[in-house]
Amino acid sequence: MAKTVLITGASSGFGEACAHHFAAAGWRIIICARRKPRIEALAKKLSAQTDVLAEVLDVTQRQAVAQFVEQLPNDWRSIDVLVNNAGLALGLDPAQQANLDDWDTMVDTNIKGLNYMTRAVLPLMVTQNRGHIINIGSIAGSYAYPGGNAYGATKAYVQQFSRNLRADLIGRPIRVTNVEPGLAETEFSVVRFQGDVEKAQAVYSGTHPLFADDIARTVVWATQQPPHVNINSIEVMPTCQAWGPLAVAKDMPEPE
Ligand code: NDP
Ligand code: 8X3
Repeated sequence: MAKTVLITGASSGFGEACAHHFAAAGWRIIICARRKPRIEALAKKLSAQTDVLAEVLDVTQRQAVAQFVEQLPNDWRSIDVLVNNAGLALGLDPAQQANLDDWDTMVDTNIKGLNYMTRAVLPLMVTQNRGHIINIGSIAGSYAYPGGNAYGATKAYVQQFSRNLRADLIGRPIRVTNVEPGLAETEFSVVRFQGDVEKAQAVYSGTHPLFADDIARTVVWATQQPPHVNINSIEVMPTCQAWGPLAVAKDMPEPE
């Protein structure tokens, strides 16, 4: 029987690309996201290649996530891989000016949504004694940058949660991987800048960023390793991106 992957946030970017790559490799696909027309259009495309189950789902809705997994049809309950990809950054303002609602939304989506989905699917994996959870973290979870404040902190959570899942799952054939991309051109910056396409494009102009396919290939690769091999984390940057020096402020005013 073909393997099954459940991908959250499959209506664009990495999630959508993962759906295409897994479908091309013969996997059965469960896709979910909030935008119904996008999810339906993707399901239609993929169904030419494989079996697809599509669901409109907001991962921040705890009850809805639990119900969705509980009510999966019997022939869709055997999930081999969960890709916890749904997520977003909102704003790039310094912490003292940031919008607190944006911080809440990032925590609700990137942390709590990932928790809800993991907690719903993991018991199925434990019962079937097989599974792989792939979390989409970020380099922002390891390296601080101005304006990264709450977003980076949510991805630091994803990093440590991924490691702690491995600690809990010791002795079981269930793998956990945290994929940590750097600069990647998707709808990420359009969302971050609340629909300001010009501002979003400026982020990537003059660069050769990662694209969604690069991350989808990485995700699929992690699943293709022999069962005794667990890729704990993969940090992926475009060649044009690297670290800068630590910031040092000169001639700082003394506190009053
Ligand atoms: P996109 O904006 O292209 O995709 C984000 C996806 O998440 C969309 O499908 C969106 O679908 C979904 N999503 C957002 N909120 C929710 C929600 N509450 N419930 C369900 N789905 C939701 O961005 P990316 O593909 O770039 O982002 C995917 C992941 O990769 C995110 O976790 C992001 O933080 C991470 N990442 C991105 C990087 C980048 O530079 N692009 C780098 C490092 C990590 P919908 O709106 O239809 O619900
Ligand atoms: C997305 C990468 O550097 O914009 O997680 O935070 S970055």
